[in-house]
Amino acid sequence: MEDRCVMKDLTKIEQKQLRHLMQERKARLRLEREEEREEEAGAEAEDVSLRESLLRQIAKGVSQLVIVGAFGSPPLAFPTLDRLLILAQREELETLLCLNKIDLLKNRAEAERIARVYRKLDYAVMTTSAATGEGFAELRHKLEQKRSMLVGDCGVGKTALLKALDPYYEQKRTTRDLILSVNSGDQINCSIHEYKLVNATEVLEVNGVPLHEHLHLPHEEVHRYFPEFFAPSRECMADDCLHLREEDCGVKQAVEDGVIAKHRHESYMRIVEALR
Ligand SMILES: Nc1nc2c(ncn2[C@@H]2O[C@H](COP(=O)(O)OP(=O)(O)OP(=O)(O)O)[C@@H](O)[C@H]2O)c(=O)[nH]1
Ligand SMILES: [Mg+2]
Ligand SMILES: [Zn+2]
Repeated sequence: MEDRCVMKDLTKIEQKQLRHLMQERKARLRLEREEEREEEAGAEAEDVSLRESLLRQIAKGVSQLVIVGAFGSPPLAFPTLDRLLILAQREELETLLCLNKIDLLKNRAEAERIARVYRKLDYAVMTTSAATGEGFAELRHKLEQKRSMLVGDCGVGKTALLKALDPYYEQKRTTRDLILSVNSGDQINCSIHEYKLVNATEVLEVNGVPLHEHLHLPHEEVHRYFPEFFAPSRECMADDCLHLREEDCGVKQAVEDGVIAKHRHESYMRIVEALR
């Protein structure tokens, strides 16, 4: 469908450049994470658990992170979604962005616009309604034969999605407790529900830990997880521009021009400010 809203269509050449940049970025991120892990492996045993990300501690054996957001009131929580996308990228987990409660949205074009923003960044996106069953054939298919972890703010409909996938989901649940090491050095308790549903669909859900609040990385590195900033940042006057309050910033200009979605830049700013 043609893009008519905030995001301007990229030309074919720009799309090719963006794809190339994203591939380079993925390779670079993978290399850096491998180096970090090698360093961790060489560190003292107790340090390893402290430095291991919370998601990595929880998501062992998980191949896909299903990030659930919801339309309606309150509106979609982009900072949570964008934080979870960063966490997934850092752990090289496949992601599926599931925008739920589509039935509550009067303006469907709005859902399409948001979905397009993320699809252009190479994320798998789908819209669902646990109330009407919309999108469920696709969701079921994307979860089959996989071990996925379901994450998202309270009330977005994670339980409703499970129920719609399998009405007997509660009988197929096992629960285990886990003690996690957080960045501060403290330990926290959480429980993990594991559902073994039909067609080899395994779904995990963590209780007691808002994962998106446990994003730890240097604030100067956050921009690496916003691939749409790469090309415009070449126009920034300062080499170390953080695209916040600087003047002559190519990224902010691209936001003004509608090339970068405003909500993505807002998420970025909030994440950087929180990590400073
Ligand atoms: N209209 C509509 N309501 C939904 C949908 N999905 C869930 N709900 C409702 O939203 C409320 C919260 O749904 P839950 O499934 O409990 O949300 P959750 O993500 O499991 O929340 P926590 O367990 O607190 O993290 C419930 O009243 C659901 O009936 C949907 O697609 N459409
Ligand atoms: Mg729930
Ligand atoms: Zn800039």
